[in-house]
Amino acid sequence: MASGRIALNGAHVMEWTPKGSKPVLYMSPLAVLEPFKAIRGGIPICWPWFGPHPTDASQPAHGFVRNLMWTVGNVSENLTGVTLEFLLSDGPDSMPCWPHPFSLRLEIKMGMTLSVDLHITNTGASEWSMTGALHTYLCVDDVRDAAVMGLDDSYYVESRLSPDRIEQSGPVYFDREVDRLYDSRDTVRLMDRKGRRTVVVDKGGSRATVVWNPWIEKSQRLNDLPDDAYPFFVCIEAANAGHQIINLGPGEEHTLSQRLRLQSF
Ligand code: TA6
Repeated sequence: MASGRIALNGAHVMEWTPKGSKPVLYMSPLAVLEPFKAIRGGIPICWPWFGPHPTDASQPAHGFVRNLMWTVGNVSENLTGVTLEFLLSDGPDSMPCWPHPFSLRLEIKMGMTLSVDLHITNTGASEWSMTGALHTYLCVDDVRDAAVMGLDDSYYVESRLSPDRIEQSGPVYFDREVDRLYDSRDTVRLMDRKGRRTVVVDKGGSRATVVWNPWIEKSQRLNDLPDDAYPFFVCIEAANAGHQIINLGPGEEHTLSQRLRLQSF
């Protein structure tokens, strides 16, 4: 059916390769594989905030749960593949960063498709707010010959350039750093012309989609990414970020989901 690799650190899906296909998830050859360190590639879990901490610059980017050791929950297998569950709740590692009770259950279904469902529960007695993303790195043979379809007519902000909301016209192409937060709940398709395949990205519980490629200069700045790596991946992230903030009351749950499947050209 497929092969894959998942780290307990961050409950981080590092690899997924359906039988007969090339790897779907990009993993940097310079990724740092040490406890409590974010892993460059695969599917980092960004929670309970996306991007820089909203008020405290000393906090890690993209939240703290991708830097913590999760525990394994239920594991099962059937003819379509394996289902693995990873768990994380508030504790001494989380409270200093984010003083709220929570429970996370990540459910990963891996076979000829890959599903990732992050079940988020407010286990406390008062409401809190969150953002977050499934920060998925997808392989392409050459980003300069790739396109993201399905965001046409949606609005985005280019996170480093300006807060202006811009309307997307047609496919998203890559000829510079692209770091965009789209207001979109839609399925998108990553067309890898040189690799002659399309990755279909469905999502749920997500009001925003992030599309990122670091291009040349940012790749050179990232120590855990080869300088010449930028042509070989695009991040397409099921997110709630920017003005798309989720409020959870006591006992309430929200699920952020992403499903990946391949289509040949
Ligand atoms: O999702 C895009 C982004 O927010 C980019 O701005 C870039 O910072 C990327 O995430 C990687 O962030 P990281 O903290 O994993 O280096």
